[in-house]
Amino acid sequence: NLRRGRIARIAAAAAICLMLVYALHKYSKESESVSSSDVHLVQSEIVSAYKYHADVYPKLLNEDGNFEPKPLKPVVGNGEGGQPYHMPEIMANDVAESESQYGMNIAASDKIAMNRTILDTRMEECKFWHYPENLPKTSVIIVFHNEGFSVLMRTVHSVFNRSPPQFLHEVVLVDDYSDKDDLKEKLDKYIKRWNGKVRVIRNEKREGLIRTRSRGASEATGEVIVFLDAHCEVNLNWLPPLLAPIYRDPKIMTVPVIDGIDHRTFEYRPVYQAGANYRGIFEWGMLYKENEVPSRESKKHEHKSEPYKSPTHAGGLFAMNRKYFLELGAYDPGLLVWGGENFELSFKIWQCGGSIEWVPCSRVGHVYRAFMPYSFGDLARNKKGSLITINYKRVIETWFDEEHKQYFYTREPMARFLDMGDISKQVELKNKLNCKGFDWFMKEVAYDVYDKFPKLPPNVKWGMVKNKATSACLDTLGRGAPSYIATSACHGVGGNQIFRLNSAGQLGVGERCVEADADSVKQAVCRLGTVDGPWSYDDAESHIIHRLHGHCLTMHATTKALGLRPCDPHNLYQQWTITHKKPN
Ligand code: UD2
Ligand code: MN
Repeated sequence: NLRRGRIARIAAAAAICLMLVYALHKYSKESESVSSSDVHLVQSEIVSAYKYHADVYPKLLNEDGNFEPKPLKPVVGNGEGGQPYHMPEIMANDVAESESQYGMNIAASDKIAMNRTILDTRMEECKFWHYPENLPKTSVIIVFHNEGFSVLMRTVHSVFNRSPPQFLHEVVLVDDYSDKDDLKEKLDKYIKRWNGKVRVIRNEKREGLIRTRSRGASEATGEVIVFLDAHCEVNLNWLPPLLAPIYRDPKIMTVPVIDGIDHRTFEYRPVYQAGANYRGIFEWGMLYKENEVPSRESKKHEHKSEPYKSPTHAGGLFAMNRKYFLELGAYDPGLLVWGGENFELSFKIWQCGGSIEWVPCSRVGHVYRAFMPYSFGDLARNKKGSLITINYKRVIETWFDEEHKQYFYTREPMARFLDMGDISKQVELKNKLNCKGFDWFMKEVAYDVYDKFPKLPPNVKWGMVKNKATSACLDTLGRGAPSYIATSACHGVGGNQIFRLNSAGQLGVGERCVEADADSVKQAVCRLGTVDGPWSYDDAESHIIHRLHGHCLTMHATTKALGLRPCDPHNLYQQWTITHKKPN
């Protein structure tokens, strides 16, 4: 151990030397002239907003422009330091009750201090950046619907505890028509302690989080808006690194790295180990994904702690110049409740002349819930099909080009039948702002999507896969991958019974691929970067054939289990139709 300690010290000393070299290099570059028309040079201009304090490293703390808080003394208590808090067994009923009501353990949260300390998950070098002293003032906007009181308030406490007060203009809580008993009274009373710095505005009816955020932005009065979910804890010195890029260029959206807070124990955990940088991308069904920053981007940066460009973001947490957000039309008001708004805003920003940067030195913890505890209620009435897919369709029909739209419909074929409403206003805005095409975006910004999710070959068949002998359909039963695929009565509403076979032999369901051997048929994560597979369909025999031994997908006559068997033209248990129809 002693030896390890010494090695660590030597490594630290070496790192300091390296940083000094970097810093000298950087300062010598700063005198170069910058042309604002060149994206790459604009990047280096932003980076120069951060004067790296290598000259005084390692003793610097609390210098002007650094904003680094004094190290806190360790505190003893439930959940302090971001440690997990395990409720005593005797509270099991309360735990179960709050988990079913809120999707998280509010009973445990109630026993953890509002001002608890958390784990500093930043890279060491984050403590040594120097930021401009006149950063823009910020409205932090938190929208919520029936959130647990202590979790919501801890979000606000963390903002006050860990933001330089001169940059915190206000906290705006937007209540999306919560109807839990005493939440309103408790909240109104509690926020008095902040003497008007925290205000609540309330929707007259349920609007969903997307419209509620747009409303928060139009009513906020700070120069910059920062959105947070109602179950977050911001980490040390999270705000200045988010504001600095916007201060230099108001068309940059900045995004903190989102750490995880356990929904049961409230343990604060780093999402990635410090130093690993990821960015937001998507697959063709518009599921949000994260990908290691590709070298084409990372090589533009001298330090791993510098902001880097990202095609998109998870949705909940970001900072933007308020006027710019409103100039872009805020969120498309036709988007419903939840989902897809992150893509809408991201494509709009990039294609219409802005950019998105992820900021490794800004970390915010977020509670990922066990399930979505609220219903879409009236908001979903008269909507056929998944609201979220309807949102995706609006977004891709507005922002994608014809080529890329096809990949979405190949991966999500039922979406063709969904009514997305009127998008003419969105298209008008796109023309008015003279926005670039989606091919430009894919080529210059989201190029790493293709590495993980190549362009999709067209489907040769898609729909319900129905067995001729039993008239039952293949069904994932909504299980996650990997898991066995089963059969159940054909229901015709799509969802877990919609399979697709593409011209390269991939049989898929949702974002998963179908794999099989003699005794099982499974859905599993598709091999990243591939679009092919072992399957083909024989129209004459109605066989689904697997390349391995040329065997056929077969349902066992008595056990009904699925597997691969030698093909037999007389066996009805091997005959399948793959068909779809427009849902009523
Ligand atoms: C993620 C985002 C979330 C949002 C969503 C897609 C993160 C960490 N979270 O899901 O911010 O972008 O994807 O749309 O990136 N809420 C309302 N009204 C509603 C429903 C929700 O105000 O009708 C509030 C809710 O109380 C919460 C916020 O909206 O504060 C986000 O909802 P969520 O936490 O259920 O979304 P999440 O984190 O699963
Ligand atoms: Mn959330």
